[in-house]
Amino acid sequence: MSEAGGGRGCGSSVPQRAPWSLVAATAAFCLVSATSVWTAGAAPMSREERQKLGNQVLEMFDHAYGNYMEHAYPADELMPLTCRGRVRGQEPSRGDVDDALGKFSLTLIDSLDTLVVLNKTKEFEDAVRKVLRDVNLDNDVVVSVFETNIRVLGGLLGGHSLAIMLKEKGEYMQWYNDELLQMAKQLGYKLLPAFNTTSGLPYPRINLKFGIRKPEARTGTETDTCTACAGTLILEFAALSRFTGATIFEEYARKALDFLWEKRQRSSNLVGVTINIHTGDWVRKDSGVGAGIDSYYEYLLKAYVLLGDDSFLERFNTHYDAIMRYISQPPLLLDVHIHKPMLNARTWMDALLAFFPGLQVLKGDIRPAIETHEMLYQVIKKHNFLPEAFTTDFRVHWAQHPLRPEFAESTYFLYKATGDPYYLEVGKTLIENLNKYARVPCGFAAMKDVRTGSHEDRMDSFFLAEMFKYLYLLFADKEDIIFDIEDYIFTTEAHLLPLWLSTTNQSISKKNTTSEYTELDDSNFDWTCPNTQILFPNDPLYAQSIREPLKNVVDKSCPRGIIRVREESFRSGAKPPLRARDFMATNPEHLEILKKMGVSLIHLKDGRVQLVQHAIQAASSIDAEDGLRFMQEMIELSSQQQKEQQLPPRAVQIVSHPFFGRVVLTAGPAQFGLDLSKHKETRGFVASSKPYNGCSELTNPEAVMGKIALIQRGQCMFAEKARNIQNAGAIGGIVIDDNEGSSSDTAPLFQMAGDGKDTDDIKIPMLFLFSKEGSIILDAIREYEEVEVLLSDKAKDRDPEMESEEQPSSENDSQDQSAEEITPSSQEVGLVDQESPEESSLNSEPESSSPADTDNAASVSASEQNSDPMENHETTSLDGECTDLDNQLQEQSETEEDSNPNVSWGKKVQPIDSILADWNEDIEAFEMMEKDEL
Ligand code: DMJ
Repeated sequence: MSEAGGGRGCGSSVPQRAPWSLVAATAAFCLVSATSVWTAGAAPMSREERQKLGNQVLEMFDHAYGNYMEHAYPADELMPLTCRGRVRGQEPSRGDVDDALGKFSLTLIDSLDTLVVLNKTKEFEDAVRKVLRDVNLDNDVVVSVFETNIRVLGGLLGGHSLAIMLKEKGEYMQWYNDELLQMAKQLGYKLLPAFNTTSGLPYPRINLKFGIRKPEARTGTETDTCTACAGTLILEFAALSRFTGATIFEEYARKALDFLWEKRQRSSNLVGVTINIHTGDWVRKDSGVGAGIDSYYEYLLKAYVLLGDDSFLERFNTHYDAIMRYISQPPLLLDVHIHKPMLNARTWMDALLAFFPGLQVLKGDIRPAIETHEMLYQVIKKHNFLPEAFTTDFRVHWAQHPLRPEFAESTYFLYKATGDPYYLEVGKTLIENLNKYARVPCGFAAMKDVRTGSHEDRMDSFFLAEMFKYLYLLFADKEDIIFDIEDYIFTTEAHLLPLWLSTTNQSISKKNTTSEYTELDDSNFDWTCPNTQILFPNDPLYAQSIREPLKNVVDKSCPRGIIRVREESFRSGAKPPLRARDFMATNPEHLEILKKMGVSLIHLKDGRVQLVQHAIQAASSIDAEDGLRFMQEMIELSSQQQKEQQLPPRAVQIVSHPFFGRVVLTAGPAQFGLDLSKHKETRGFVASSKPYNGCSELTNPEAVMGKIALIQRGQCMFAEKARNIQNAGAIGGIVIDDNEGSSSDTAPLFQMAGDGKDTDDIKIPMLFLFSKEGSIILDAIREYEEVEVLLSDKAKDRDPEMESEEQPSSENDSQDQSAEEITPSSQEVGLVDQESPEESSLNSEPESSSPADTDNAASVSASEQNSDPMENHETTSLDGECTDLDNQLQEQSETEEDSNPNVSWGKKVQPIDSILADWNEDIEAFEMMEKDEL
């Protein structure tokens, strides 16, 4: 890098007064130097193979970008299944996700600097001309301030950074005259009204045309924002200030960061997920490194690298220390409560945290980065992609995957840090999986459900901004890129900002801010950036040895052995607290523990058992807290179990030409007919039934005979339709929703219920498609006439064999109908109680109880009618084969300093009222979290 001068190796002593550039250079030097020092471990990958993979990435980018430009532009995003543009207002609303769309050709802007990184300079020049010609930033549309900043402002600034670099080289962009920067400035001014709050934290949304609050704006009434939303502005805003000389942007972003820092929970040094922008109170007090907080941490460290302001590093280091103390439980990163950081707030992790190993590399803390990355890779190997959320024992919690780039990002940084070719192999797997499971004829489609392999009609702009950049850079040599990537820093959206900005217009950022340049106090900083020159040659198998114990972590799926149990978490000699998962109501020892924790069991008349906690009856405050944690776990297990009791979605895969299995549609299952999870898939050509609603004897049996019949929803029961098409000789049925525009992107899938009668006579498989997914098949029939589909519980691999497969062999087995309970006379029902031998459960909600429920007394429920605030919420336990992986609760000895005083458990007795108030808050926060989406 140009600023590096002579450069210093990592691990060498830190200068007393470290100019930003030297420190930035130090971090970058760390990343770069290691690539040449790796000597053993995974087999090296030849230059030829790396080039081949790099070319594959280029081809994939062309497929994604080309289809966007051809079929979607100037719309914000491509809808790859229906091969058209996503225009806000013209598609059913998807809620918050749509707030990224401002009718400003989002994907084009987000792709600008990717084009240069991928050496597509000519295309870049064309793209910039299109942005200048077509993009309007003054639309009457309410957008997310965060998304607009990272994707659009960042995209314009990244484009500008590389445009001036190219212009300087003298070949391309000679006509360029800072036009992208002018657009960025215009957009910057449009975002500024969002900061008009007493706290200085921005409103989460703004109307591009009308700003905030005016009646026309249709926004400005929000009270809360996420920490990442308020804390991920400094790179773009400071770059805008330094490029243009207009100081206001950097000042506003700094003020928001200063406020968040002031509001950190003082005893844990953690921040919550959501904050009130007016009062500064934490709205959600759970804290992790994933959704809602992630890039706040990222920007503190990167702001230090880009701007050289020590206060950002001090803040980052303070938070990092807290993260490693409380949230990091290698290889897991688990959310905790900010006031009680030894208490886990969840037993699942979200996919966004996959960026964290990459940040740890920048920080220089390689070991936990390798561990977490390896754990994530094992999850990917199991599900092909990282599900949006997964549990501590690596089951799918939220099954979507919108082609997020965070794991590729961390893979790239780990390769840069270690030079271990293992990470090239990881990248190769990512490429293979994208091509095999996400590639569709018109781009790449997000995964609706990683378990079934079904798709969503969605290709987010970050896929082009980030995924292809990181994958290409992973395999590229220095000479494959037309500029020196080390001269730039990546924003959270992987846009490139030049490091020389730190010395440009530097003085303007100093006024009105707290960050006067100060002497570095080494003792406060953890300069952990390892000198890989020394580390890896001394122990070439270093990274491999860290990964090795984690290899089977997911397959075994009971990784207790590999979870670091916090040494300090056990009271000496005491047994670890009872976990909800382990609890057996028939075990006298467990009942004794319950009693100690102040939890009583009440046997209800209907055979169920109710759990109630009276903290005051606990043997000690520590037992009371154990009891609270036990109850919280029970609540979580209950909701988890309810989810598991639902039949998972199924897949309809179009296998005939020209789809060849590349389009997979999410389908709802039926509570009757052939169970596709127990039988081989059913494959056949489709035919529409007549009458289309299938509510009477078909008049076209010859057309549906031996085929999969398409039937429209409505006018009679699902089971009746199934019987009619079965009688006509159909081998399966697909019910298509009659509500025009409905889609599994926007509506929750449901199971088709029976008709309250015995449905054993229905032998064929039946699946449900929403209207949008159904119309993909109907359109295909119109265009290709013969359309063949596969009905299954999980999409079949789309390898080239599928293209040459023989004619279908229809499956019409006599089925082994499971004894499922069917909710009578409702077409849209929720739960089916399926007791598995290993799971003993009692549903707490009377309306979802089935006779099977009462057969088992190994678990418990609690009434929700409790008026006593000390009594807890209803719950249900699972006796799964795995025991819980959570860290053991440690004796807590924290002293709270904020408005929510807490007890120092080890030292004094906390007033019971305050314990209860605190716990109730936790429970509320917990319940809120469960409802929240990423
Ligand atoms: C991107 O827009 C950015 O990386 C952001 O920080 C969070 N997530 C998405 C991609 O997953």
